[in-house]
Amino acid sequence: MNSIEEIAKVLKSLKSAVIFTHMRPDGDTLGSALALGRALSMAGVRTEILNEAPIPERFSFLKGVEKIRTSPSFEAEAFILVDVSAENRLGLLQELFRRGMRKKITVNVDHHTSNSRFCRYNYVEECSSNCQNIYKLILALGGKIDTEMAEALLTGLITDSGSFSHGDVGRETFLTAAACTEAGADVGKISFEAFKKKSKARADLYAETISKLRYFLDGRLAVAIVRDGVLQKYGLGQDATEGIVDFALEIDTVVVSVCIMEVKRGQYKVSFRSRDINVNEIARVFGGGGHILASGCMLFGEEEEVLDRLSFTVSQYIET
Ligand SMILES: [Mn+2]
Repeated sequence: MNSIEEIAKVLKSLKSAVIFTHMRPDGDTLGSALALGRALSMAGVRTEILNEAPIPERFSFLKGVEKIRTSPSFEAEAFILVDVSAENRLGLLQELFRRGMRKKITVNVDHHTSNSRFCRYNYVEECSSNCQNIYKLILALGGKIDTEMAEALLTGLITDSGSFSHGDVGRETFLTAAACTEAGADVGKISFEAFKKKSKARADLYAETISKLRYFLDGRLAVAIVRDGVLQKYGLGQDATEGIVDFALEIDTVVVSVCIMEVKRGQYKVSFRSRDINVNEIARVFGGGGHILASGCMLFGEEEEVLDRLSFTVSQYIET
């Protein structure tokens, strides 16, 4: 792995760069890209941010989000990936990345323990949000955090840490957040915009899904199921399920919470959450991964069979 200073040195030498964000973007990948993109632009590096799809409406409060593109408008010297744990997290942009990989400088700045360090330069530091790493990187670049960067960074800090509630939140997280608020970012506004604000349709989806929560392993495993067609019924996109998996983890008997979303008939996107079980290991059994306390994978098959496999695998990791 490279040091943050080495990464800063590489970035400072660039004339142009494209910053890649991960599919189904969250506050952390967007906040990382927007803050770093601004810092690089100010340092004279021509910069553009990409995502495989249009950015969800709830992030429209972030300045610069409207400039994020689905394909590059110029041939950049470097590809920078932020909060991207594996190439397949780029979704439709994977092809572009793979093609460019041979001839371009590639830089990976991430905080996922599962990151395989697949770029030429890699800075992977496990912490509660990648924005914490980006903050350090901007300082290493010799930059100053302005209000716009601070808002982007604090969005990542707040969303990825579950409003500063996860186990990996620590001194560094608060120091970074303090620097952001000092630079003018508003905790209350960001928390509401990025984390709490829901449409009525989303509240209905939430209520329906939670009311049908299923329990396994004596209530230690909870599974929320969002079936094919339900999102369409409420006129919602896939990002509307975010947060559902966190709810069941608040139940006193539950040690692993899972949300399975049927993206296509018989195809499920699975999210895992825990307070102390290593769900990165569990997701890896199914070819996925992520963080120790928050991870995901894809599963295929009939619903009952998928639930059997899930509950069997989780049972292997829960102390009995
Ligand atoms: Mn993240």
